Amino acid sequence: MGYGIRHTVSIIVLLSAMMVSRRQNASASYVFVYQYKTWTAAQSYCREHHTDLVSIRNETEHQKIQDLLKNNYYYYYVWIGLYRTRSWSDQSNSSFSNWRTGQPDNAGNSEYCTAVSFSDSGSWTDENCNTASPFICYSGE
Ligand SMILES: [Ca+2]
Repeated sequence: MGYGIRHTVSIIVLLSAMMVSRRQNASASYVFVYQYKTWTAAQSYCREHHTDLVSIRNETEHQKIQDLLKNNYYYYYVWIGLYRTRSWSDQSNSSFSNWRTGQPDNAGNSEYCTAVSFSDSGSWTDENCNTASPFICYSGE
């Protein structure tokens, strides 16, 4: 494969990544849902009433989520859209992470869904998907 072709392929891959990342842009609005649901039920609820469970793909989005939940710190865990520590519910692609020290640990081989803990600065922890917790959806692109 010549340099020119490889270069073109690289650009196409880059453009594809940019298009994926635009799926949830700065105009998205975040919705805290005060209902206790399993991760899967929360995902269904978000897809029915909003767009999807929220993705947190960079420091800006992390800060938005923290701002949103300043008044909800008393909830122990809040579901976000991360599954099996790498797949975002809305197919977002990001290397950003904010795991709490020692997490993810997949305790008991039964923790495949991710929650944010606001008693711990919004850091992430993997938890059992069948645990009922409040959750965050987003609406918009
Ligand atoms: Ca864990």
